[in-house]
Amino acid sequence: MTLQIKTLDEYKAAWQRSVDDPEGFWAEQAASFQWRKKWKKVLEWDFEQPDIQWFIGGKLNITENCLDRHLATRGDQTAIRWEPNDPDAPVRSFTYKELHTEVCKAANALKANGIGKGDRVCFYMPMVPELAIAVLACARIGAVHSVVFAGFSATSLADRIKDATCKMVICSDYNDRGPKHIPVKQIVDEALEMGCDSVETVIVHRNTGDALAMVEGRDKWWHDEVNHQSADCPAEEMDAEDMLFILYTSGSTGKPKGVVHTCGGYMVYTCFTFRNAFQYSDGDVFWCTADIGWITGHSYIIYGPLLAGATSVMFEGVPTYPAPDRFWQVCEKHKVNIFYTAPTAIRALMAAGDQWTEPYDLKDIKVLGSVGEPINAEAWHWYDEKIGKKRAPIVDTWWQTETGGILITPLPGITDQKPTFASYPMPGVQPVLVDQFGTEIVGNDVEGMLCIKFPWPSILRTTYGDHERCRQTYFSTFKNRYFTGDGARRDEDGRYRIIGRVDDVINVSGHRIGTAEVENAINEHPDVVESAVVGYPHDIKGQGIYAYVITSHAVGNVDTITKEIRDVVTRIIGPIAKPDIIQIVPGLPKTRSGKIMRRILRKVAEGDTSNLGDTSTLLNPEVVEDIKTGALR
Ligand code: 7RM
Repeated sequence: MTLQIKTLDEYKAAWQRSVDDPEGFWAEQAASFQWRKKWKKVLEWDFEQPDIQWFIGGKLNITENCLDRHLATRGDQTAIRWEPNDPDAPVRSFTYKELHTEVCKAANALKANGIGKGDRVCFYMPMVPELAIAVLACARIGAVHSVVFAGFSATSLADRIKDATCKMVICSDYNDRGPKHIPVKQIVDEALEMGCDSVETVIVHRNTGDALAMVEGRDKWWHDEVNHQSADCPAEEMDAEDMLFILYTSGSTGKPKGVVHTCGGYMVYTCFTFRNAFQYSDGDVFWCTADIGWITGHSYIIYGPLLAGATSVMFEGVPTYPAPDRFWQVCEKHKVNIFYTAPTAIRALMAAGDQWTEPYDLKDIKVLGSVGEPINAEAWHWYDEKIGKKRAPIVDTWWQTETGGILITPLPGITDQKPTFASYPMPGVQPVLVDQFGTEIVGNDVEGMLCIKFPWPSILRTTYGDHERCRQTYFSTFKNRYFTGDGARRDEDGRYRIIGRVDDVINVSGHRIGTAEVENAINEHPDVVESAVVGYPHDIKGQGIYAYVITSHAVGNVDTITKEIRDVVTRIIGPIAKPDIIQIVPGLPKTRSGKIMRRILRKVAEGDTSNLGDTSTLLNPEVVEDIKTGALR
């Protein structure tokens, strides 16, 4: 089995070893998997290109490692336990044997519909078991999955389908999420109207069973395609560096990028981090509340837990439905041992009041995790006291879509606890802080931009269809370093604390949103001339979206236009990108070269107008007063 670090000395030794002999270290971790053919060389890398390859020449299939490998030892153990949105609806459980069967049948159905190695399959689905099954079915036959979070709009979905030229879309009919009833398939239909010519087939999973229009020749029911298939589907032999999946993520410029992960390195790293960051032990029930539409769901609902042979809980609903005790009820019901969620959920449940946690017996919880955004001290302590009862260590795990797995985290019960600190790098991870010139900031008790100077196995390989963009975004800012886009502090003992993005990315409830994307959407409104979007501190969401908008003519009713702007953003991106605050302004502060001075806009949005710095060199200093006077915070 992959190494599991048990003591501080072991951690220190493992980390040092991974730096002194990375190839030896990772070869040992990789050895516990089932490879069809062993690699010839562990690593080749060049951050200039970038060109990064792990386990070169190695052949494998990740689903053989997630499923087949466990059949003899834990075939009857639960692999996935699914908790529905409606607390009174039945739980669905799949043992490793059953999951293997379901995945093979779905894989055969994909093949029967013309999907083969290298084809891209887009998912637009709620959190139902069939999503995990079909994702694994793709991996089994070497097809590339591209899961799109089902909260995105038809336009966003269409953009992603087109970018990856997907041959198939897999979706559900409808989705009951919290109190909402969402017409999932209808959104797919709208997206496919937008020039998604590559799509030949839509597989529709019947979820709620409400009436639905099917397009003849294109749309097929999951049950018609899958149920009669054979449960025997030999796995496709994949090269370690063959593509496993694409996952779109927002950056500071332009449209979302398709982050590409490959089979071998991603497998080794997600399993390693799952076992270590959560100190998973055999028999533990692990619940990650993320949606599979995000990287956290890919790595720590599906791949990491299944590779480690764990029981992974998958939840269809939301934290506050039917009431804000749902998480704790589910923890008690499924005897969850390791619970992994986002600070935004913790803050929302904390705000609902302690009466919602008190009735529950949470004695099975051994480890608590946090991910997606900085966790503030108040939320950390509440989580520690009310949920962990001060018995369960908290792991504040820092990582990104691009990193594939957790890079910086405490190790529960092994490293010390310091609230709001993601703490220490995983073995194999070499973080550095740099200043604006790219000079490494050495020593402790310092702050800078967070970079990583050596590859780990699940670092992104490219951005789909645009390698240059990958180079530009992550490898060109600082020579020979992967740039994370985050600022961080290193304390006197070498622990890291993530401060937040230093680029134009806002983190709303743990969701990454590019300001440029929101601005482009707002600008689609016919009366909008220009806009600028910044983040501001929000009690529950971490950051909220503040939009400054210039309109073409005096607006009669501010409420009408702000509502219309919110609707445009919802239509173009999705409800997660809807501005919280919209301020109509006469102009935007600009430098003489025409660049928007976001620093000023951020200050005003933070409600701090005391020191805006020198505004006299602006092209239009007079607008600053107007913006300050009209500030909505
Ligand atoms: C896993 C995930 C990545 C961005 C990242 C950070 C922020 C994530 C933490 C965090 C502070 C954390 N992938 N972030 N984890 N900030 N502490 N523990 O969230 O690609 O969607 O987002 O999220 O800014 O760059 S992501």
